Amino acid sequence: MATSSRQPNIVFFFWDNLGWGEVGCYGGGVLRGAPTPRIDALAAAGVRLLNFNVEAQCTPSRSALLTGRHPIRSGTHSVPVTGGADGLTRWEVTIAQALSDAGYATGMWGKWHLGSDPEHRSPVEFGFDEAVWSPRTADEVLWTMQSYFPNGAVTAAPYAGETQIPLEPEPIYSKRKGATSEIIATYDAEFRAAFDRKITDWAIDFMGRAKAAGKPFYVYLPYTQVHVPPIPDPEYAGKTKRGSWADLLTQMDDFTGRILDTLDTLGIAEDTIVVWTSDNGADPNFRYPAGDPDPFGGQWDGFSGPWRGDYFTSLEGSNRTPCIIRWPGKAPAGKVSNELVHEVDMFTTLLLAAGAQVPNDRMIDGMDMRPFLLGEAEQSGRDAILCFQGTRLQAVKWRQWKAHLFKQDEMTSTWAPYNLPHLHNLEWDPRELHEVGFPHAWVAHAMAAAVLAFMKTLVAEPPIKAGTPDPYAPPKPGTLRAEEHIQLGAITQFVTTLVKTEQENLPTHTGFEGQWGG
Ligand SMILES: [Ca+2]
Repeated sequence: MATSSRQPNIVFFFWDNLGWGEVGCYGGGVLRGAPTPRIDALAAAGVRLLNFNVEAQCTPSRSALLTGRHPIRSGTHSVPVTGGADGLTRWEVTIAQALSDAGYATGMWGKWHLGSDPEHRSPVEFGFDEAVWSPRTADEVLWTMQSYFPNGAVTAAPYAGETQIPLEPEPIYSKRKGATSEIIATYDAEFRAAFDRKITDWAIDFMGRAKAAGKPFYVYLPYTQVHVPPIPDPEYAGKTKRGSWADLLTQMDDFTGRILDTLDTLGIAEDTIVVWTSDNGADPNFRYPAGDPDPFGGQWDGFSGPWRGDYFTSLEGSNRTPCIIRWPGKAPAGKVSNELVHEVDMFTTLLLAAGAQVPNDRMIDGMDMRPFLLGEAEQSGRDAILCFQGTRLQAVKWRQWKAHLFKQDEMTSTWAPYNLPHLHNLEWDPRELHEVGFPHAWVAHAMAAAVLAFMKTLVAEPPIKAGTPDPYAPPKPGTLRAEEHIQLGAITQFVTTLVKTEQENLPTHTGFEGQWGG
């Protein structure tokens, strides 16, 4: 058994829909009505990433973080809307499972969104010793706030006959390893307000128990703010006198501080990696009432800082989230970097930092960022980011460049492929408004090479279709065509002709060789 002195504890804050520009160290804080001194101090003591990239929606971002794989691989590329075998198949190996196998105590409290079946696809089946979770998403809280919500079964005559269609509020589950799940609450407005405080309390209790047991721990904190409906805890509602959003920033800062204070009190801060980030970019500027009547005054406008766009798009306001990494004595305090990092890299990097095993029997998209994060290298080593929106490969980033293959400006707007990709230099044009085209078309070669290599890996290891039930076993390589799973825009049309058949296109030099054990 490894000892805690050799295996760092890991505390992973994963806020929901927190835009790049919300907290003080990213230009927000007082700009948004409330300072965030604890979060800012955390950044000053660690590495602050300016170009940390995530997937565009809640479910895919969570699967990418926990599996180290782009969600197009695992059937979790989109938020599931209704029923079915939603979430991850049990074939996936999560960071929680790999750390558990390496001797860690593992716990999560908050939003899961990777399977609504509490007995077969809960956090516990994916490696967490204990968990309290909402299976889906906070916006279902809004249902119970509407006078129209039936809160029971309905029919859909004549097409569905007498079929009773359940319309029940989202439950909150609790479960420990070896036990069955228990519903401990309904996810309504009251629970919503109190959830993040409870998450903090449960995590603090867990860390104390893990320390007493002499085990390193992995604490996954998928906090639920500031996703709609952003309802502050009663202690914070009205506290700033600057609206509920500023109240929430204060609340988030305090809860962050309570977790950090616990690490100090337990005497383990020096042995703990803290990551503080968000699953995707800001919510759009919603303009509909929360409830009937609306008690929250419509302050629902997320803030992406200098970037344009909201989550569910492939604009930078969706791709980039704040990301702070503190590892005392290891990661250089106060370092700020615009190097490309993707959330899948956290999987690989944290597992290696923990001395745990990165799975070698499947495609892993994460890179080892230890040399970069520990200050041994100025460059992250990542040149490219593939920006998916559902099954669309909607944009490709390569160094400071970005090509949009589809036009989509808002969460709910339509999309269309560009006849020619729109190329932007994000240093010249942070808001992605000015296409620069021909003088720089050479960039497309590097981008297409990244896409081609990725497509080849999908031929070698066919993607799992969304809604796949368990048990899942991977089919033989080459039995599915990669291009059937990804919508490609103009820049990659030639890629589809290159990835057209099976055996002849198995990967040879894709950059994934070291992680492909198949
Ligand atoms: Ca989210």
